[in-house]
Amino acid sequence: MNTTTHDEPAFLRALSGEVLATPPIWMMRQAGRYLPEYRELRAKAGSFLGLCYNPEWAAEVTLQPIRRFGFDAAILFSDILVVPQALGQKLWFVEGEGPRLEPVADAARLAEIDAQAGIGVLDPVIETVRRVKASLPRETAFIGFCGAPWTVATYMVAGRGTPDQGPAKALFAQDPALFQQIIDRIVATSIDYLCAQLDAGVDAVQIFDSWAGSLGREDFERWCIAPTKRIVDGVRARHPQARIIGFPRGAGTFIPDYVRGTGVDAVGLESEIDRAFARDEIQSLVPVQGNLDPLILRAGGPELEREIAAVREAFGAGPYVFNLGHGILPDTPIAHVERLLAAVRS
Ligand code: 1CP
Repeated sequence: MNTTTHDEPAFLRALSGEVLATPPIWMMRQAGRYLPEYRELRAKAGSFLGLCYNPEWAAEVTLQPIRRFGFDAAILFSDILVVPQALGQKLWFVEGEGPRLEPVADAARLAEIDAQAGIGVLDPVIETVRRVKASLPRETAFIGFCGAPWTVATYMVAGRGTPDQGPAKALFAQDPALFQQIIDRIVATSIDYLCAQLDAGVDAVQIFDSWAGSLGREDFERWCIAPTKRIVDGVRARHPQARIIGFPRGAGTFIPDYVRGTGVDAVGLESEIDRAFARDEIQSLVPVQGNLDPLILRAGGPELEREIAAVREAFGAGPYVFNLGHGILPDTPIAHVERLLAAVRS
C-alpha cells in the first residue's frame, strides 16, 4: 500500500514505491573533494576526522552540495569507520592514503578494544544530524548511514583498506566464532547508531556494503545477508517507519536474495550490474537507486549523455532514485555534475 503524501520529498516518495516522471537525484560522496568549498573547509579542519567530529563544519559540508546543486537528498557527512571507533578501536587517516586502525585479529585484542568501547564518541555526529535537519529545505530528504558489518569488519581486521579483503576472509575461515563476535559487536552498535540518527532527524538510512562483491554464495548469506537483516530488524523494532536502503556493492545476481533476506526497502545498484536483470529481478521487488558509472560522469561528453539516457530508460518505468554506482571521483568537473542534473530534470 502506498501511504505517501505529496508533501513528502520526492526521494521519500520514490522509496515508498511511487513512480515519478522526474526521478529524485543525489550522488554518493556528494560532499567531497570535487567541490572547492569542501576543500576549503577540509583544509581549515586540518584532518578528515577533525571535520567529521566538528558538528558545525560537518553540517556545513553536508549542506554545501544541496545549496550548489539542489539535490533531492542530503547525506550526513561522516564515515563508516566511526563505528569501529565506538567499538573501542583507534582510528586515524594517513593523508593521501586512507584509514588506519589497530587490527583486531585475535580474542585478546577484541577484549582490549571492548574495554575502550562507548557509543558516546558518536555524540558529535548526532549533533551534526540535528543541525542539518534544522536548516534543510522541506523538499530535501536527509539520509543517515552506517557501514554493513562485513565491510566494517574488513577494515577492523586488516587495520586498513585491502584489495581482496584477504585478512577478514582468512579470519572467518580460521576462526569463524571470533569473526562472528566482531560481526555481533558491529551489528549491536550499528542499530544504536542508526536509531540515534533517526531520533535526531534523518528520514532514511543507507547501509553501505562496499565489499559485498568479494563473498561467495554461502559466505554472502552468512556475513552479508544475515547480519544486515539483524540491523534492519533491530532498527525497525524501534523505528517501524524507518526507510532503509541497502547497498551490497558488487553483489550482482545475489541482490534479489539480499533484498528478500534482509527486508530492506530499497537497494543501491553498482555500475557493473546488467540493467535488464536489475529491472526485471530487483526493481520488481523494491525501488532501486544507482547506477551511473562515476568514471563516465568524470569523462563527460556524448558518452555521459548516452549513459544518463540508458539508466533512465532502464529504470524509469518503476520506482527509482537517480544516483551513481559508487562515489563521485575527486577530479570530476563540476560542469559535468551540472549537466547531469539538467539532463535528469529535463
Ligand atoms: O580527505 C578526505 O577528505 C577523506 C575522503 C573521505 C570522505 C569525503 C573519506 C575517507 N570518507 C568520506 C566521507 C564518506 N565516507 C561519506 C560521506 C557522505 C557522502 O558524501 O557520501 C560516506 C557515506 C562514506 C562511506 C565510506 N567510507 C565507505 C562506503 C562507501 C564507499 O565509498 O565504498 C567506505 C568503504 C569508507 C571508508 C573510507 N573512508 C575514506 C576512505 C578513503 C575510505 C576507503 C578506504 C579504502 O578502502 O582504502
